[in-house]
Amino acid sequence: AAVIHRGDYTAPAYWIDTVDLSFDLDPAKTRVLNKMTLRRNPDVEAGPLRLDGEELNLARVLVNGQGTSFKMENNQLVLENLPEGHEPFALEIFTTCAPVKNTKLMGLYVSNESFFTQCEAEGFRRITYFLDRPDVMAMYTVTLRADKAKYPVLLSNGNLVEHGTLEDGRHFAKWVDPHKKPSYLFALVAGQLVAREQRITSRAGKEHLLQVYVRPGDLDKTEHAMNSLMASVAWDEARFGLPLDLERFMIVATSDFNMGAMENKGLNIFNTKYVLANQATATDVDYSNIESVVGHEYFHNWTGNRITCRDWFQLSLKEGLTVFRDQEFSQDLCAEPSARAVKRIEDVRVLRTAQFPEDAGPMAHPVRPDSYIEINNFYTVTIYEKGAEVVRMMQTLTSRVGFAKGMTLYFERFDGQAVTCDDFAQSIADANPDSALAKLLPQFKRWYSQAGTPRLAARGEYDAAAQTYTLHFTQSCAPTPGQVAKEPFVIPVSLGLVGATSHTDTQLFVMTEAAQSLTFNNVTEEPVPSILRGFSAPVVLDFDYTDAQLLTLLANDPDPFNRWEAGQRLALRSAINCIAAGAYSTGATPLNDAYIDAMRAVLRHPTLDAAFKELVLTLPSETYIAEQLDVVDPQRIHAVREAMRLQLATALQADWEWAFDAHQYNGAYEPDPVSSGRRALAGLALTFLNLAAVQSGDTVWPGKTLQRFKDAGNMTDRFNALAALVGSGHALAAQALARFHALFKDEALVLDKWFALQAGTSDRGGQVLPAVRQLMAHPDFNLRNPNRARSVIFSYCSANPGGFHRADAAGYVFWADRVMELDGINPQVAARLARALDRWKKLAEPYRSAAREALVRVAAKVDLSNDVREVVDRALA
Ligand code: HT7
Ligand code: ZN
Repeated sequence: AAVIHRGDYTAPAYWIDTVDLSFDLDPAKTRVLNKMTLRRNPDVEAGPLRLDGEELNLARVLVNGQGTSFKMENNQLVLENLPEGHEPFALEIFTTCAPVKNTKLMGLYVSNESFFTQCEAEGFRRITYFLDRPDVMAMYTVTLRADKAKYPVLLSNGNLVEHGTLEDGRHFAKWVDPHKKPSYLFALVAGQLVAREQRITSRAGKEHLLQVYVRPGDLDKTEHAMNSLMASVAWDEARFGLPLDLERFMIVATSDFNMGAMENKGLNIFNTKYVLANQATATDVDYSNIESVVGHEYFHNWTGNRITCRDWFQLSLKEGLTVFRDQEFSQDLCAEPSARAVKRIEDVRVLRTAQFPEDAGPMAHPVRPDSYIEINNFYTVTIYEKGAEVVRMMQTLTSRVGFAKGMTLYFERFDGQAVTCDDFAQSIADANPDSALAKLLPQFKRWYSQAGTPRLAARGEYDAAAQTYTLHFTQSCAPTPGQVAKEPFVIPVSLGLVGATSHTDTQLFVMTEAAQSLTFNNVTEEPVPSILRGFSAPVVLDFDYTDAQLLTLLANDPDPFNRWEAGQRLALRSAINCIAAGAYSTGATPLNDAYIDAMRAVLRHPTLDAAFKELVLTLPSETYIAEQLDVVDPQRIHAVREAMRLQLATALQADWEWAFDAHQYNGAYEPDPVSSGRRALAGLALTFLNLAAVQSGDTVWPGKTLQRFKDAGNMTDRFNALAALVGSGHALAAQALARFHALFKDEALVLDKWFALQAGTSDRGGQVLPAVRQLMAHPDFNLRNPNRARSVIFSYCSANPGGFHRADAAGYVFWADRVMELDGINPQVAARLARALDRWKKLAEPYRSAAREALVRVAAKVDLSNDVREVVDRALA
């Protein structure tokens, strides 16, 4: 397969100014008439017009109304005899496609008897022949024709300018988008849908219609999405001065979708998972995810749509920036400062458990990659989450106000254009000429060009006589594929000193060299340094803290992030020590008394809020523990972490009982951070109480848990109770699971939870894989539906290391079979699954050899997609 290089970018030979599309929608054979006006790009040497197309049947090509010669070359329609000169000319292309056969869910496809499109990154070429690249921006007019009874709602981007009935029970709708856009933002939807509507007036006094379209029967689950959308509109206007630029903004939900949602101009298409919620079917986490995904897609309207990417190597220009914006949005919606900190910890947890491994594995790539084979493989946590951290560091180096000024300059310079990451960084720096960012910009941009997670090592030196405390820092970054040597990064290090009775204010130290020191004066006692507060840079911090120092930070650090981090470091140390000590056996107690006492103190703390307590009392994940080790024995990690959980459960049993009782509430369900935090902590308490009960043979808590499962007034409490029973392995779990299925058999998103819980549950003697095979044989299982495939197969292969990494290799055999099976249906989803073995080279034997064998078996398949081929070839390289 061809490798595409960033350095090979050239501007297009032609521009497309207008596109007039007519669709005769039919699941088996949809007819697409594409009338464009084009002109030669005067800045590029004259050459043929090469239009991308995939799985299309070409019926007619006319240039200025006349038939013309053309040829087909590698999925491109090549036109050589085009009018000379730079005058616009008309090109008309008539094709057909078969949406019902489209299992890749890219281009035009059918889901639940409705039509949807997904064009990012390269789906538009599956609809018509086009210059399917983001720097070609055109004005679109779209006419949809379809059977009126089957498809009463016909939607596309922009404004509805005409609609009416046709012969034979058909009808039409004509949409005009007032903004030019790249083809990846095109969308259409046709089907039986209903909408929740809301009219709003912007700060500037403009009227807008907001709509959330869902299938009939789901309207009662759209209130939260609509509220989130209204909050997003208000936030972008207030924080960045960016108003809604459309009369009408639509969100449509579909249950067949490869990713979370898509920001098509004025017509966002969402996975139902990120739209539908009511208290009976959605958990607090679902509510929070909906808020941030609705925000994310809405914020793309400016960062992505008004200013888009010149080429797909610049993907983080829109994705990193928009994740940063959605994270800031969710934080700004928190009424309490402690809730902001909780959100930050949650975001960092995602970065460290998913992005850090990616940066250390075979798919490591810079935030702005240099090459790819399949762009769909580069919608990654590096582009999104690390990209957001890069933007956050820019804000740290320019201040909140300075960063907002930079955004304003970015829009002044580039509104309506397709640009690069360099253009963005330059705008932020130019708006803040005196900032550290402006002074260090060329070096700062190494965050865009160098892959890998830097390690920041620090050492403290206290001079009691001179009353000084010096921190000596060094930085390094391990080689990544294709990048052996790394230059030093600009690392903004937010830090302070914590003493027994006092602490310094937070200050910013900007590290630029390979080694640097920082001295504090007038330090009257040896302090504990609190380094990287708020996780001010995406690095691994190595500081050889003593247990006592970590306990001090856990108890006294005014920075909530580092307070949480101290607890994680203590737990991690215990886990690693126990894993390293060969003598581990069932019944081990890896945690020391000081840690247990500290956890009790946090749990019983009179002022800390429940959400924060829940985070502190949750142990580092098996994946995170594995990342700290050079050689990984997944079963050993699983056993040690389970032993730690059991120890926390039994040693704090009375405290968990107190916590469960103390966090009950009577009021109406509200998904706000404080109420969610209380439910999360009560849920964690229930998990531990059931673990302890199974250990001791007690029947009271499992019985109480079953009762709570039955009586719960919302999905969060109900699901937490179910998960506590299933997670403990108690016999009552089977009864609860059966009841849950019966209650929610018609709620697809709830059934996804039911499947995921069972596939992701703790393995006790290898029971999970047979259960997963049974789940795949369940009548409700459907491999073609990405949500359902993810809920079973990904929950097992990617989120259940203890169940997946089996000494008998059966987990890997299952993985290889599913990757190959899925590849024939949906390569994008298959390639995501293929990533489950990214870190195989770290595995201990016998896992390592068995994993390699599974990868080799997949790689040997001749008709593999480019998507999966790129992932497995890189893994094996
Ligand atoms: N920009 C959107 C990306 C996306 C996507 C990419 C490839 C294939 C399917 C897809 N669906 C959505 C999502 C976002 O970041 O907002
Ligand atoms: Zn996005």
